[in-house]
Amino acid sequence: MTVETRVDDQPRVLYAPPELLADRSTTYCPGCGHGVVHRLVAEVLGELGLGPRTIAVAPVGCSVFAYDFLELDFVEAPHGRAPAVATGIRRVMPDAFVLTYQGDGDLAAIGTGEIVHAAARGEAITAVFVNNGIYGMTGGQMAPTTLVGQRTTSCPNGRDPAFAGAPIPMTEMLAVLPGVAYAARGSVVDASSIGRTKQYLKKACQVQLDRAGFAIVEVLSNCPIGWGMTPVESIEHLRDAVAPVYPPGVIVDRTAPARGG
Ligand SMILES: Cc1ncc(C[n+]2csc(CCOP(=O)(O)OP(=O)(O)O)c2C)c(N)n1
Ligand code: SF4
Repeated sequence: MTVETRVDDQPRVLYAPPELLADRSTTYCPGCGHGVVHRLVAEVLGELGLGPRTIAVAPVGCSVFAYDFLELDFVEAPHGRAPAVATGIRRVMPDAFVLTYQGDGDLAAIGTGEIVHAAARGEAITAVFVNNGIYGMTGGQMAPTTLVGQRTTSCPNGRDPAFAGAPIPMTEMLAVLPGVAYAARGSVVDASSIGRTKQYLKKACQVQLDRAGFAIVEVLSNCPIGWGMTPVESIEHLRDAVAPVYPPGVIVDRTAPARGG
C-alpha cells in the first residue's frame, strides 16, 4: 500500500511498496515476520535489478506462499530440498540469479543434509533462512532451533535438552565450511535490525553475483500464533529471549581482504 502525504499542498509519497512485492493482501497471521522478510527480499532484488533473472525456490512451510507475494519466477521444492533444487537450477542456468527461502523446520530439520552439502560445495546460491524457532505451518511443534525451556505443542513442558538436545546454531555450523563465502544473522525485531538485515541480504546477493561462494542470511523472526503470544509480546520475546541465544551480526565474511602481512 502506498502511503502519501501533502507537503506545501503537493502530494508526496512517504512509502511505496517495492515493485517485486505483489499487490495483494497477506495470508500470514497478524504480526508474522515472513511479510517483513518478503519485503526485504523484494527491495534488495529490485535495487540490484535482479528481478527478471531471479529463480527463487520456495520451501514447505508457511512461507511456501512466497510464490504468491513475490513477483519472481519460483520453483517449489519438496520439504527441505530447496538447496538441492537450487543447485540443479544453477547447473542448467548459469546466468540465473538463484535464491532459496526456507524456514527452520525446512532448513534445519528435514533439510539438514541438503543445506550442508550445498554450502560445502560452495554453490553460488543466496539462501534466506527464516528462523522462527518452531514449525509454524503444522501447528507449532518443536524445531531444532527451539529454545531450551520453550513450550511447543510437541514439548508442552518446554524443550528439555537432556531429551531433545540443545538448539542448533545452523548458521554458525555452516560458517565453518570453506565453501561459505558469507554468513550473517539479522532479525525483524525493530527498524534498525530490519535495516541491517537488508544490508546483509544485499551483500549475500552480491556474493553470488561475484561467484565468491555460498551465501546465507538467517533472519530471526516471530511466529505469534505458534508461540501463543500477541504480535507485540512476540517481538519482545524475539528481542529478550531469542536474540541472546542467536546473536545477530556477520558470522563469516570470506570475501573481506585478509588483514596484516
Ligand atoms: C516430507 C514432509 N514431511 C512433513 C511435512 C509437514 N510439514 C509441513 S510444513 C512443516 C514444518 C515447517 O516449519 P518451518 O520450516 O519452520 O516453517 P514455518 O512454517 O515455521 O515458516 C512440516 C513438518 C511435509 N509437508 N512434507
Ligand atoms: S503460523 Fe507463525 S510463521 Fe506461520 S503465518 Fe502464522 S505467525 Fe507466520
